[in-house]
Amino acid sequence: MRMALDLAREGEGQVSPNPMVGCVVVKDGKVIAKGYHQRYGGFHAERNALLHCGKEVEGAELYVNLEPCCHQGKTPPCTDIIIEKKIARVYVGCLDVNPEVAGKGVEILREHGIQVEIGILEEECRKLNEVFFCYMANKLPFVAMKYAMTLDGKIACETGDSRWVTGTEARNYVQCLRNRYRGIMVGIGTVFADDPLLNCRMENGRNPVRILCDTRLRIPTDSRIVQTAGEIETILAWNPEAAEIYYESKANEKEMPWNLQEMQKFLTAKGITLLEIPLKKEGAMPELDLRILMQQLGQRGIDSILLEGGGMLNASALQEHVVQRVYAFVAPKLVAGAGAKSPVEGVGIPRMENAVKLRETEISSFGEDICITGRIK
Ligand code: AOF
Ligand code: ZN
Repeated sequence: MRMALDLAREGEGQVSPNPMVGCVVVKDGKVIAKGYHQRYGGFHAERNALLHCGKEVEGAELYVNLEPCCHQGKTPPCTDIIIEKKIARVYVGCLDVNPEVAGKGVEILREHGIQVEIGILEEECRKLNEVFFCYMANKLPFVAMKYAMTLDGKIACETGDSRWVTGTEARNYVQCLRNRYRGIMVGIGTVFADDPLLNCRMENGRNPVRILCDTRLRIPTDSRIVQTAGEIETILAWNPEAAEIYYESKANEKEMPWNLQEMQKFLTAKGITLLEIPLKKEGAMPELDLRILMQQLGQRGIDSILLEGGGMLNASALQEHVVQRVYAFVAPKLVAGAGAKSPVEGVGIPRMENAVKLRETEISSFGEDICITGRIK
């Protein structure tokens, strides 16, 4: 099963919103075939493993981290080929939550006299596909908040300088995360501050869909994100009423050569998808309703989002309960300064007992830096 999990991981970044699945076939204590789900819409792991097998697999045992499917989807049911190849026993990591499968896969195998054991390394199997399970259950993206801070909790110096908080190893790992998650989200403040590209610079990686929260459509027209929107899918979430008020108030200023309609036209022509989102009801500043935004992104097939700040957006996302995981990178250095920004801002939680808590926390090292990750309780 551990081998199946490693194989499954090879599909990372390529199979979304489908699960990562690996499959190992064993006979007489030897691995005789293996396969994994390589890309979205392609054959499933089980079929890839068994496709080229002949009579030698009869009576073999099959290990797969997710329950074999029994439905005709983009590819034929995996239960068919398992039965056809006369596999004797199937070890399943965890059951599927897809209503088309959800226990029926196992049932069909058993009806055909195949022995099935469920729950092998179940926790690891569930964790590997935490995005799939979350997205399948409620069609909302799985959101992971990621930030890098100093040991005194700052994401930049008081001057705004932030290059770099963490070292190369940690930053390389962030590139892996960008490959793993389907979307990457930042607030407009981060675009002003860093002019980021938000692409994936990992070898053979794929770029996440860039999602910007820009309530009033203030994005600089010469920002790197706008300039590269033709090559990298970019979604901009905004609110027409809030933008209207903002543009009207700025109408006479020199640095506002365009009106709102021209700006919309320009961004659309650049290849940016403009997504109109209602405002959150309460609050002095106009803020997008992140729950509605997440629903819309989910409907667009975005199963997972890496939330890369800034502090205001992070705070709203926590407050709206749209975050499932945190990756906090901590660099062993201090920059001090009461005005230096921290990863999560907003109004804050008044009592320690009400703090947002993490479960299943893990700590890993990247060069001198550490990363603490965990699921939000
Ligand atoms: C995969 N790869 O290796 C396995 C999957 O969209 P389809 O037709 O390919 O079917 C996807 C469903 O099949 C998925 O939601 C899951 O329930 C099941 N198993 N899917 O993409 C695989 N084993
Ligand atoms: Zn299948």
